[in-house]
Amino acid sequence: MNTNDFRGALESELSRSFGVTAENAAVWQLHDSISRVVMENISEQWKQSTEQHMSGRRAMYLSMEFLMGRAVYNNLLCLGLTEVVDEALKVHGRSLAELEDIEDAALGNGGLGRLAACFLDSAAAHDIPLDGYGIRYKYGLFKQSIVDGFQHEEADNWTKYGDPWSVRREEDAVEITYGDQKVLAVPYDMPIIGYGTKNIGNLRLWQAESAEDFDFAAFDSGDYDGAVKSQNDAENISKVLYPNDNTDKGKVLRLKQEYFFSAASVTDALRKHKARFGTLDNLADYVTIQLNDTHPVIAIPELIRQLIAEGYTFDGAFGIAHKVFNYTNHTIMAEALEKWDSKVVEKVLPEVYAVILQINEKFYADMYARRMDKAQIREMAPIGDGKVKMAFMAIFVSSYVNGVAAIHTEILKNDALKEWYEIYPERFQNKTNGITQRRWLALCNPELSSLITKLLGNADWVKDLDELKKLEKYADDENVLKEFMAIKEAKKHQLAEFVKVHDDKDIDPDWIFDIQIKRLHEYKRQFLNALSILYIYFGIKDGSIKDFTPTVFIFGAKSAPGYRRAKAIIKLINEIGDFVNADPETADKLKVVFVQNYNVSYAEKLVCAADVSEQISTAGTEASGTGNMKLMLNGAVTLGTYDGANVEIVEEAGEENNYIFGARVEELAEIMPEYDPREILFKDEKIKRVLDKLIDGTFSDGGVPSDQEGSFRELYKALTDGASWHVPDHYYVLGDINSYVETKLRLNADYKDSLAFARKCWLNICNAGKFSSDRTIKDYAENIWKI
Ligand code: 26W
Repeated sequence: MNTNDFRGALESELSRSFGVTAENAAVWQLHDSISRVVMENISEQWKQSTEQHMSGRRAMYLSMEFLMGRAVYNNLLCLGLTEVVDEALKVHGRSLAELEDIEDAALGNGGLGRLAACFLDSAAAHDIPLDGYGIRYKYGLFKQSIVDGFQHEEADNWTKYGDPWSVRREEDAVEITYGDQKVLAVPYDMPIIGYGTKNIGNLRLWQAESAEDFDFAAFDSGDYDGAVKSQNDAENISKVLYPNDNTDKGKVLRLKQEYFFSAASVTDALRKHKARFGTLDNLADYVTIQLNDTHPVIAIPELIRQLIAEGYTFDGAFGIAHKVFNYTNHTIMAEALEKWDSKVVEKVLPEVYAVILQINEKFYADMYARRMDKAQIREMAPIGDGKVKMAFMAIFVSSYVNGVAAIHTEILKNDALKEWYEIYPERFQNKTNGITQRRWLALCNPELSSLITKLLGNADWVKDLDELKKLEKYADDENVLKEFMAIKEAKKHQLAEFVKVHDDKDIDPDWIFDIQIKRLHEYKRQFLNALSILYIYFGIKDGSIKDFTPTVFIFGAKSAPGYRRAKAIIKLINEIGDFVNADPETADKLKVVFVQNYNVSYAEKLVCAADVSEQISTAGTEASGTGNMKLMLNGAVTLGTYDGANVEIVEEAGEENNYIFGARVEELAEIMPEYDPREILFKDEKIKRVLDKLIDGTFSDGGVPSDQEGSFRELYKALTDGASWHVPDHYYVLGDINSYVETKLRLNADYKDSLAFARKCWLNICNAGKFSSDRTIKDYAENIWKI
């Protein structure tokens, strides 16, 4: 499509749909019409790709979350239409930049959901037949605002102005049966446009609707609530994304959600397969299913149930399921391991539970045959202690199980899932996570992209990120480094402008941008970052820290609404910010800014403006991290622990070009049993004066009781005394603080030699090739899916 064609199509679309011209269309109308023109344009190609996926072996990615972000820019980029559309809009005095107001599709919490989105993009670009299956939540992740330092949540009605990138497929609706309810799952398909290829993948999101019509009899007799009850009950299932990250609350509605999209997706696969082949005998030759964490694991007994209903024996069905399923583990945090109360599963999903019992029996039989210790069998069984253990069921049935970074997979094999690894060593694989360079470089950082393309002489890197390695030869080229520095400065200016508009905060682009962006969780230790800022503040005040290069510490994070400590940490960061930012003695050196509503679109602006990437989780707790990769790719150095993918980042880019600190996993294993954080407090005056601030009334937590949201005393006690569910300072904040501050100050001093620092940043970019999700997805395709 050229500019003129597009212009013509857009004008008639705007006129037909809304009766407006391009000049006076509202932004959402413009967006809607642009999308429609594109959708019309790709529809034939999309149909052909779908047909191609269905005709050969394909992979289904089942995920409770897909954190897609904004579709429009990415789709135009992948189609090579960005300039065409921008030109067409300019004719009418409009521009693509206006679409910044369009909402993100935030149907995910964090890393796990964004990874799913990156995978779809990579598979589409590389002609790998992978399709996503999930839930079309009416409300995505809540919108966050900061009011008086506290997090406030608001519903995210992301389809308020429609959803022009989706197509409703009524004809593929599936009936879902629970013990007490029947609902309809209606699919909405989103095209996943491959960059520089004809292939278009599919994301199928299921929406819950009533299986029955509106009850006129009830309405007639005056029972207005009763008349809509079945509708409401059904729609509630896909109404809202659970905003929990890393905690399993075990709610019935969540189990219903999990079964809802798992069963709908399995039914869909079987229907299509039967229609094509007339049999399910060869299902496993054509379909492989990747389970994104335990959330869709209920698909396993569901597939077996449906196969039995088709006439297969349990063993026959189990054999097919074994070949079809694979399971990815994304966390070793105990709170996140899903275990459903057996009674609840039996009540909500009686027929599925009957199959789970059979799976459990088969587990016992298999393990007895291996003459395994009986106590051990009970430990590992899919059903035990009155619970259904989803991870265990997944490992027992699946062909392959994988972790998401080298260190994480090692921890699974040697610790968290050691017993399973001993039984099935051939099932365990590592698939280090990745990110798509289309969104996380080409789209969000066109300035750096141009420089890279210019130096390489082509844009091959957009589909082969290892190409960046060839840029290493410029690491000592002053002109190139200066070009890079100028780009970084420009991106810092752009971010500063956005922060001013969005958060009404001033940040100085000449300062170091030190950025920590990720979900708020104790194990990610935003708390440690906050304490280090106070530590440095007092150091500057008492003269023990000299020549400090001015730094703005930027935080972006959402807390689960019910996670009290995480919310207290948000409040604390804002209190420290108010305190530090107001002191004229340090005002030219230190600033703390907490940006509101961190999401994919905000991340696109933050990652390219960072000098420092904060990746400071306690060693052994962050499965991989993917934000670390995004910041690296845009030329930030990592200030981090030996955890998750940080380990591989420094392996690729060199420890000398990054800032690694803190206790390692092996060290923590030695330290923790004896660890007494109070000893540190008694010994170390500088740490004590920081911690004292939490309880001496300097900061206001709103005067809340110590067991409630926002309480700083509770944070203090968690470090010194622990709590009923954990030892004192179980994330080793105080243990690592000295090493952290020293490293942060070393980085701060190094920054003064701007060329030397830019060289480090540059070498990080050059060595980011491994962290493309193209590499990850090809590894899944080759070694798990066998596609
Ligand atoms: C049951 C509630 C619940 C919800 C979400 C439990 C667990 C989760 C996820 C596993 C949390 C998550 O997003 N994990 C992250 O996955 C990323 C992609 O693999 C990793 O990069 C992160 O390290 C990991 O925390």
